[in-house]
Amino acid sequence: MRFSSLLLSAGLGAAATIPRQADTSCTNPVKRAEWRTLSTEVQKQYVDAVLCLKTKPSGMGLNTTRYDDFPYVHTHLDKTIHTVAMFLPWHRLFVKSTKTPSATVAIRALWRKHPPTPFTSFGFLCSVWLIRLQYCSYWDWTLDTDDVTKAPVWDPETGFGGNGDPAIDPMKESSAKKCLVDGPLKGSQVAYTMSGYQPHCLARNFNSGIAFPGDMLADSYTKAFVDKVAALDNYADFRYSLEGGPHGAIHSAVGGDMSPATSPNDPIFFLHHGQVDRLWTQWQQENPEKRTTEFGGPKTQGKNSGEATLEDVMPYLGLVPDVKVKETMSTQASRLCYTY
Ligand SMILES: [Cu+2]
Repeated sequence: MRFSSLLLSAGLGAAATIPRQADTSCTNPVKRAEWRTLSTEVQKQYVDAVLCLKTKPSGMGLNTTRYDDFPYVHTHLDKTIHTVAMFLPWHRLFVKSTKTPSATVAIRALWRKHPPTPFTSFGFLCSVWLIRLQYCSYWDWTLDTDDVTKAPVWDPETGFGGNGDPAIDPMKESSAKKCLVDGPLKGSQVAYTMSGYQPHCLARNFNSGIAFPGDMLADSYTKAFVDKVAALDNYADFRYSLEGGPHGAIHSAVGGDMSPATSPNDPIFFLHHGQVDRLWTQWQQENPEKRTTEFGGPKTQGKNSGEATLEDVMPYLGLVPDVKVKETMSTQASRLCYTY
């Protein structure tokens, strides 16, 4: 199996005490904004950047698009990056990865279409957008728990379109057939399922059919719920509750392509994980000295997991270079350099 060695490399870090180093290269961090606070023009530019990536060749030598690199990497690393300590730092860098040669290609392609304004760093999905907009966005789902199906992110004009085809009954047919019926991604094809290369329409299946009738599992990501998670005092408990609670609930509630490990197929993934990262960042800022160096919990899935450390190496299969956990603990580290 081509990826076995890469997957194994995820767990090779050795325990060590990490001296905290001041990072002086991030002098002008980019501030990320909530989706609904962006202007309509900026929202459209974000979606344009997504559509742009769907027209560019893979940066990893695959026969699929540059956008498809994200679900490809995410699903191949599924068991390495979920329900383990590195869940938060891995996704932090995945949502905003920096200084990749392939990103430079994507950026140049976009330059030809839209002349650049000054930008602070090269990234991938986000930094293609950064050329003009300077920041990623996030979806604060705690603002929408009264009726999540009406959240602004689903707007066909100023968001990503809404639920999949209501004519498809997922109890009778595969929910993968619930293709989007409105918005800029209507008709959009994605390349991967968890079984491999299987091109299909981008699908959503709110409430996953009948499993959670009507409520979009909103109890698991209300402000009150999130506050309880934020009150946890150590990283391992915080990560566990954030991942298994609000994070997992949104993936399940949106359904369709957001449910399996190929969930980056749906661009809402990046706004969702922006919010997850924001909650971790806010938690860290409650006690920065302690919490930007606090890390722990299971290093790997399964009973025989050792304890994770800041020296653990996080794999990205070539999407970006592998990186140690400690390099991503602060959003103001040089390769990240943003705030909320
Ligand atoms: Cu994930």
